[in-house]
Amino acid sequence: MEDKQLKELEVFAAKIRRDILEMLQHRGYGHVGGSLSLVEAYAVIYGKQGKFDPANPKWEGRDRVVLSKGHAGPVMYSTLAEMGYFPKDWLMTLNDGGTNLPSHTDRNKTPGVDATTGSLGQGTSQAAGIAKALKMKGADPFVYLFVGDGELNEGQCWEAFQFIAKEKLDNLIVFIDDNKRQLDGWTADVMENFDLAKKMEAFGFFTQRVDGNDLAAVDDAMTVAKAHKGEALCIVLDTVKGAGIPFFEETVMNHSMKWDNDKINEATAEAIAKLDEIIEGGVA
Ligand SMILES: Cc1ncc(C[n+]2csc(CCOP(=O)(O)OP(=O)(O)O)c2C)c(N)n1
Ligand SMILES: [Mg+2]
Repeated sequence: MEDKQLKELEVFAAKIRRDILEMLQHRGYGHVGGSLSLVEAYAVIYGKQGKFDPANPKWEGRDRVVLSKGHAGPVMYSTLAEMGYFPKDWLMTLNDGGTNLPSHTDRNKTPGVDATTGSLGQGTSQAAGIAKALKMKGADPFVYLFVGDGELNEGQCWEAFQFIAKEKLDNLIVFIDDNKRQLDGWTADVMENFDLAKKMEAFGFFTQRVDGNDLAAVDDAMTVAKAHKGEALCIVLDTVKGAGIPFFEETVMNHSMKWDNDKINEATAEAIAKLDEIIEGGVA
């Protein structure tokens, strides 16, 4: 990737990160850790690798993004708002009664959202079905599926993966957000996943493991995956839950947090000021 494009993606990622913080602080609580861990992957998909038309969210030729870990809605909403799918002031309605931006992603409510998720595991089967249907139609679009490392405790994920591998759905990339933590703490303590890359390979996936909070690494892995034909595709994103902001990275229980004390409000203000510097100094 050229330096200029990398710089643009850095600014895009900073905007997504800032929007996540602003919307959650405004709401007063929410799923911060698992939203922040996916910022770089979202920036690369929407800023470079994917095909989308924000003015026409249902465009047949669009790539499909299935956020199976639907509680990370804030990363999706922030990205879609920055892309122009809907006005940015919608972000301040997160989780309100009647909102278009419910806590978990809902295809009937938000322009640009293609799958209703939140019950962990179910997005994996939806993505498999979407990818299979696109293949049967001979259509080009890619499907990008995001699954959490804790979510993998749901057996449904492994049933869907088996189908994806058996059908050789090389138009679907399974991204595993391996941020090592889930709702109740460390994934290794709750239900160890062991070596995820080896496991996915054993399931029949062409698998890469990359630093999921490194824009260039995610971009390179996507380019390699898209060129690889005839096998199911997986990218294990080695991420940090709460990525990009020391306060959230260091708070182990950062799954869903409350903005109800000075410490979190000060950390948020400091983070937003730093992100604004990146955004103002940038090119996008
Ligand atoms: C079927 C189901 N069981 C339990 C939950 C409650 N729940 C929401 S998020 C979560 C933990 C998910 O962890 P992970 O997939 O690692 O997400 P991340 O770390 O990216 O936030 C749990 C248990 C749920 N949403 N759906
Ligand atoms: Mg996790």
